[in-house]
Amino acid sequence: MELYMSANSPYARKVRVVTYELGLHEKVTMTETNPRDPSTGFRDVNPLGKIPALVTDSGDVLYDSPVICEYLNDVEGDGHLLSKETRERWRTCTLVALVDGVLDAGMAVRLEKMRPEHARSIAWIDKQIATASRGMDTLEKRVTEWADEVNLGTIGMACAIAWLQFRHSDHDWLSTRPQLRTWYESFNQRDSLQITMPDQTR
Ligand SMILES: N[C@@H](CCC(=O)N[C@@H](CS)C(=O)NCC(=O)O)C(=O)O
Repeated sequence: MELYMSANSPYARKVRVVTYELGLHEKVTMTETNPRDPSTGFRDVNPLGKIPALVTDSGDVLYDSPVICEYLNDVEGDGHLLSKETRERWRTCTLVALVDGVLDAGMAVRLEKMRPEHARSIAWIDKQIATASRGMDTLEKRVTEWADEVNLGTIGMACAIAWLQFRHSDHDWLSTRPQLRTWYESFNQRDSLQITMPDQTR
């Protein structure tokens, strides 16, 4: 399999962590690409021009990150990162959606800040930060529910926290969320998280 990714994409990191947790990492070739560079040809792989995208051994192209994670778990792996039991499964899928929503809001802020200063909307940035903060508040309230679980949702939660701290370090994401901080400091010790740590110099 081939995974199109970049070292600092939090969505791609979720997939990379999942490959380690499922013991599949040696079966996946990591191909670094810049999704915003039209000259790479990546848009022929994913017409949306977004990483991650996975090319399976059968030549199918999968996107986006929740689809890839479920495929790796259900088809290539042993399935232990997403319960088959209905209520548990949808609870985890909703956690995946929540952390992806936090990331989407954080990503919208990052893209807005890449625009020339005169073209930026402070109101838009504030709205997205408020969305990310509400998501983080919900995680703070509910993190004890997932405290001992390693699943597609908790993996996403760790990747989202790490990325917010890295790309939006002007906000303090954890000091006012002590339960989340305690959970993160422990979960972050997993080999899969340590190996895939964002490169803070880029
Ligand atoms: N919903 C997508 C989001 C992926 C995404 O936004 N990736 C970013 C990199 S972190 C990207 O490729 N952006 C390129 C662009 O938006 O032009 C997923 O979960 O895979």
